[in-house]
Amino acid sequence: MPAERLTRTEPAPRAGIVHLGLGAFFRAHGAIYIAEAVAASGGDWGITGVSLQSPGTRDALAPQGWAYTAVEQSPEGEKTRIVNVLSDVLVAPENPNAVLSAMADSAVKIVTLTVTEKGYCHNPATGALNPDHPDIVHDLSHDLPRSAPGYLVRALERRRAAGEAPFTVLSCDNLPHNGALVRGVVLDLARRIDTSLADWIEKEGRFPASMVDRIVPATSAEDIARIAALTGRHDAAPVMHEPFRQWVIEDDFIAGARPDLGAVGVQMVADVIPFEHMKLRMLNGTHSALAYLGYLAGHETIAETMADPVFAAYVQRLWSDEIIPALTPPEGTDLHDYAKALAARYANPGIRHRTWQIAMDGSQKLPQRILGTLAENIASGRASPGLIAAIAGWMIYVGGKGLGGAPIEVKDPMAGDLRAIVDAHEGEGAARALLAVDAIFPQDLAAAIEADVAEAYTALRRDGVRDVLARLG
Ligand code: CS2
Repeated sequence: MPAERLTRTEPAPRAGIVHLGLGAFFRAHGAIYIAEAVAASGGDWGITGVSLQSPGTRDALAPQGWAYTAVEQSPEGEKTRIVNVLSDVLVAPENPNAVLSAMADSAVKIVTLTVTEKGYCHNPATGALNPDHPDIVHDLSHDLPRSAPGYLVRALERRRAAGEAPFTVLSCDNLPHNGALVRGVVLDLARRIDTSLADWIEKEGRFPASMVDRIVPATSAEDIARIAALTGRHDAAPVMHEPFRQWVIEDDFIAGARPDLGAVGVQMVADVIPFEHMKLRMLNGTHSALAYLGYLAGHETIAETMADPVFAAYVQRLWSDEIIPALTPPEGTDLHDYAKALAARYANPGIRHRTWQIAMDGSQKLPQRILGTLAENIASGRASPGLIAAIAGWMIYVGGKGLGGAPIEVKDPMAGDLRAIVDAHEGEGAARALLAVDAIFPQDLAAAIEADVAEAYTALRRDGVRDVLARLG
């Protein structure tokens, strides 16, 4: 007999938060912390989730009263819990006005975001708003927006017109200085619409930075079937996650209005930057390196890649010789212990985190994950052959063909342009031409790494990934 559908068992808390970008990551990370904070200390901190693109999550969760299953996957097995903290789910393209109304509601004190790197419509190399982004061009001339910055600006405009305070904007994306970055794009867009609105946001608004961490692989059809068998309830959109979690937030909220996150293990601090740097470079940087090179070597998941001794040695080398020497640790953190914990998290066989999933959107990820470390290593005269190999791996990947010639489905907002560059050049000429893309590579850095990247590109294509990595020693 098919399992009965999961349904809500407790009433949703009243919404005090609107979340833009209701993907699996937020449902497995921020939403769980917020649910725990409400359980611990109370407050009207229900979440109105907004999907900026497709109705899939709303359609799956609606018959469940927005309740869903979160599945913790450890080497010992799986543990499930039901998360009841969503009060509503909206699909922005279907009804942008409903999203703006939700954000303008004075009961809403915080707008959180996980819209991924590309959702900020910025130039990845500089962090500034890209005014030529098609969604930004649209949002400049329409009251009903398409982009995340557009929603923030138009909702703040409504609050100001109603004489309300702004909401706090809390970015939960893997971007450096994510608070300052989202503040920058919002102010830039607002200024192009109405300078007095920009002045008001600049004065009254708050954009705390945050560092988020939990490995959340995409949910598969097999996961859905297995969880129904395990729990006896069919959930059309459960989320999978590792046991580990971390959230570090700059404690700068308008009127101090926020859930009691400190009570449930969130680190509320004055300066998030050292945590962000550590996580983006040590976790996300090696994740991307393992994703491109692991994919090209035929490994489907990160755990599989880590089980290959050549890759296990490679990632250790990245941490100890290339990444840690360029980092200032957050107070009280030992970076070598942090690396050890990461290696264990990556090797967790319970988590099926596909290299292909992490390889997505590399044009938006490389600057903060890898290029910053590389620039600092060059300035200090430190060699970075492992990071150079990762960049060369990305270049082969975005060319759209594996080392044996098999086609790769490349997902990246710049996929078409990058593919065209590779197709237009012979051999390492492609690597040199990709380095000239200044939306990704600062050109002084590109000049400094050009010869090494070109050589690594040729070596990977000639000898294969494992040989090249084994030679790094
Ligand atoms: C990953 C991240 O997909 C990716 O690019 O590197 O989603 C990573 O799993 C999380 O940042 C972990 O906190």
